[in-house]
Amino acid sequence: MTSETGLIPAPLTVEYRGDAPGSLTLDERTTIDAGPGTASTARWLRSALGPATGLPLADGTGPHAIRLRIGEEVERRYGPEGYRLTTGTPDTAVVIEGGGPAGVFWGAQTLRQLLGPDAYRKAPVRKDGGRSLPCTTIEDAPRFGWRGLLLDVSRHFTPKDDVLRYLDLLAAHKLNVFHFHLTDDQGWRIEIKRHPRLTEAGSWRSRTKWGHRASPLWTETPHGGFYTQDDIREIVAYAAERHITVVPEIDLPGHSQAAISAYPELGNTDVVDTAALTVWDTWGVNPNTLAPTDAVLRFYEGVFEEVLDLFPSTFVHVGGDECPKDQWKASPAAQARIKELGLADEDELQSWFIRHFDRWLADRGRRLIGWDEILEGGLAEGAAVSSWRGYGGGIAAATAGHDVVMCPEQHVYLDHRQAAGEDEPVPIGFVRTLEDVYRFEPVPPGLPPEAAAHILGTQANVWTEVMENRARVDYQVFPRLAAFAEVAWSALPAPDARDYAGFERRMTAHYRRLDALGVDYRPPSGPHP
Ligand code: TNX
Repeated sequence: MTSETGLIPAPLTVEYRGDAPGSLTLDERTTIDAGPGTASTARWLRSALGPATGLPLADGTGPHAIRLRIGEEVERRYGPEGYRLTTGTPDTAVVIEGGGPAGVFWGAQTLRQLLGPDAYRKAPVRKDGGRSLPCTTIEDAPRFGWRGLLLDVSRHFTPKDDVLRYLDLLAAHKLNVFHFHLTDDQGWRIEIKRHPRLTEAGSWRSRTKWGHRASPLWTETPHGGFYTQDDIREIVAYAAERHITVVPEIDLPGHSQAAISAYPELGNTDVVDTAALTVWDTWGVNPNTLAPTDAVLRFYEGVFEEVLDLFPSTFVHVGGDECPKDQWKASPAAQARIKELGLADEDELQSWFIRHFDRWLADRGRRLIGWDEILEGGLAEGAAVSSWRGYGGGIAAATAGHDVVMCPEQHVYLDHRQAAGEDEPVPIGFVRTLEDVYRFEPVPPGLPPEAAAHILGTQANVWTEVMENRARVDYQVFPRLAAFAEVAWSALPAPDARDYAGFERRMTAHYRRLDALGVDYRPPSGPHP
């Protein structure tokens, strides 16, 4: 039934009551009646639907109200993110009952979908546009608690306003985790007051390679940018208002050339002239790793202290991926450190870094998450794992009782091409079509239930080496994010049994929403000439 209104992600149940869709219309009398715990949704509804419909949507109760409530019965049945949305009852226009504040918010997102594409505009475009909706009862709850998107703002800086726009797009798809990849070899993007050179020197590169691997193109144009701490506070608050958690990532001990170029003493100075390093201007796995010294630990503790002040998220991502061991192998100082610490090899040295921050974060009531390479040399006690090189790391971690976020590059790396043709603007990586993403299954078949319970959820990753502007990012992310959102939220059957044709039908309505939002998605007919 959901194909009529094209709800995406598909809710658990939809029942159309009364006569026909469109039998209820919001008008000048429509008010918002916000119960306890629902203020953020009331604010969001007014800020989204007010401009789109031109209606005042003042506070008020009565038969024309959109009533927002938190309900124990919904909580018991569907959890805090679940909701029941009823429209067109005799005593109230719309009732959204959430299991908790987030559930009310997701219900409001569904309400906006029911109102049609005009409800996604910033001003009314036709009389009564975005105002009418079917009489329906929808009950809904997410499959996973972690429904994420990673945005790499290091390889190409994403201006703050574009980050805020992405948060709105996440919310529109009921995604609730924004993994903010803030540091890498190619740029350090977060102001750290006690180490100002991280952004003074580490946020700009003097030239950059853009284009894709098949056709590299150098420009001598400087590229960079960073977020001040106030920018970060704004982003985190904007996300929180939309029930999205921002998980910061500070990558270590690899992917650190930008930091080392700003503070050369962080690198392996006995084997590399780190003073000569600049912010990296190309892509790939970088050889420059952090030196395994106490001074480096203290430096990064300082970084994380400021990070914890800015980000309330329980999980803090410390990277841990793609850390070549060659410099440690060659460095007499690193070798002496391995001996002194009683470690077996360089893998254990990497693990020593991660264990240190695992404990350090746990002491402060937070939890460490890292890429699946952190399994090598022994997984830190409390660590959770982002499984990116396939399912294997996630299966090993979950089996050992660690929490896992599934984001295998073979399935949900949105920098990878979405069709095989050479006319794809970014023809890199695995071919992952919209249908492939729709048939992605985050929980590997056969995983025992105790281990499967450790799969917190899934996320799609957007690495931006080859995406130098917002249009490019939009093209890579959409429409695949819609399929991903359904995988993360909806109770879909096994991959082969999924109704892709039905999803495509609902996408017809969703493309109109994306049009209204100004999203530069890949058209179903193929890339623009
Ligand atoms: C691997 S995913 C990386 C990134 C790249 C990406 C490109 C991960 C933990 N590391 O640094 O940007 O591939 O697809």
